[in-house]
Amino acid sequence: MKIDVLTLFPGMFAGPLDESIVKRAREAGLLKLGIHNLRDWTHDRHKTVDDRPFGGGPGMLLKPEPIFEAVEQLASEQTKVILLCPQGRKFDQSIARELAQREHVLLVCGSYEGFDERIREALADDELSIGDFVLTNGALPAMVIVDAVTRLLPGVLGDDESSRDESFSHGKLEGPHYTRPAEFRGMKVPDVLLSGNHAEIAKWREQQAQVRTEARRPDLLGEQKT
Ligand code: 4H7
Repeated sequence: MKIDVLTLFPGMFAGPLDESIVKRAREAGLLKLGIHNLRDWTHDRHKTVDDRPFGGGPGMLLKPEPIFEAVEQLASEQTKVILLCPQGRKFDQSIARELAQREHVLLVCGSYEGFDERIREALADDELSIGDFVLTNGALPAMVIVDAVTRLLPGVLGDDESSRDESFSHGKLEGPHYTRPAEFRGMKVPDVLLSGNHAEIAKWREQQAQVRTEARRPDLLGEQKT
């Protein structure tokens, strides 16, 4: 699939998307990623992308012209255009799965105090937030979404990693995991995991996941969502 990102801070994307699994996916051609500087769609000497709000008030807004021109150039009829903003619906694993089915996604990062409302009205197919906190701009949310979506693309994870994911991403937290040594500084690995009894091990893991989810995220047990 192709993901394009429109941002005022293209330099922020260098690092995180050039490492690990996203790097591998890009090299394999499974993810085509385009990072675009919004200022490339300005026409004035100062490359102005913002302006003062009508009606007064603090801060600046992203003005419509550069974003309209950029989206018109980068998006086609099939493109899902998504604004990253604190007012968006909350991004989660089911939205990641939905986006991973798409041919083309364009992520538009907000900055300053946000967007001129006409950008939302005329260009956005959806608005997403990665959580209830305020960031200086939408670049980090865009990277979070690229990461979460990329690992769901067919062929990106090995069979082992993806099937493991299947069994745990169905609405519960993972229980505890252990590796060697069987005893470390007096702390022992639960006997059942060393028993070789696979039925007992599966039962124990299921029960641990349930206990942990009840304690930490009871909200996940009510709905049947992720
Ligand atoms: C759109 C509108 C996403 C984008 C306003 C973006 C948090 C998230 C932004 C703003 C974001 C998230 C600009 C409002 C900076 C706050 C100090 C960019 N913050 N901002 N102001 N939770 N900020 O996904």
